Amino acid sequence: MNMQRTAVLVKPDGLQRGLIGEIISRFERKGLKLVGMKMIQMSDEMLSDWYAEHKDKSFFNDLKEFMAELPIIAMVWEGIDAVMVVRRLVGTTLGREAEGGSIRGDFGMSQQYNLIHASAKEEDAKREIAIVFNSNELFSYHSVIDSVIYAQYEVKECS
Ligand code: 3AN
Repeated sequence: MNMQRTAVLVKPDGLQRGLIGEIISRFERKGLKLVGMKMIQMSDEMLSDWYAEHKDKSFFNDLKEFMAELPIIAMVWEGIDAVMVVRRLVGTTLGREAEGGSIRGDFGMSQQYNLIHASAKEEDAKREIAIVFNSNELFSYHSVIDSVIYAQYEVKECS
């Protein structure tokens, strides 16, 4: 159990589909805390860093082109084990196979147009957050619902 921050991008297809509010609302109602958000058009350089693990894949350039074409919404969500929690809410990569109830399962049919990116591991989250956000664009604040989202012992175990 670990208090974590994780990076989420609503991709160009999510923007076009008008799913930004729906996606934010799913994370909010789960009990995750929004600690950073911006709309940006990612440069090729940022995307090469972001998708470094895919640099040798056949779809690397197509993926970067697609992601650079339109603005995206970048967010940072915080919570206990947030990386795993957000990945579960997002669903598996291929929309057609993604679990019903997940974002990709409920809204997507494609592999490339899978609406959303979520960090896969905590170290990826740290790297990805640093690509898009300066430290003064990330916020730490007390949320009035914190005390009904977690039991006190859970928060203590994470501090
Ligand atoms: P996830 O986003 O579920 O972590 P990854 O890391 O395997 O998935 O892939 C990163 C992104 O690359 C995906 N979100 C998808 O847009 C794209 N992608 C993955 N596999 C393919 C593929 N075979 N063809 C085209 N695009 C792909």
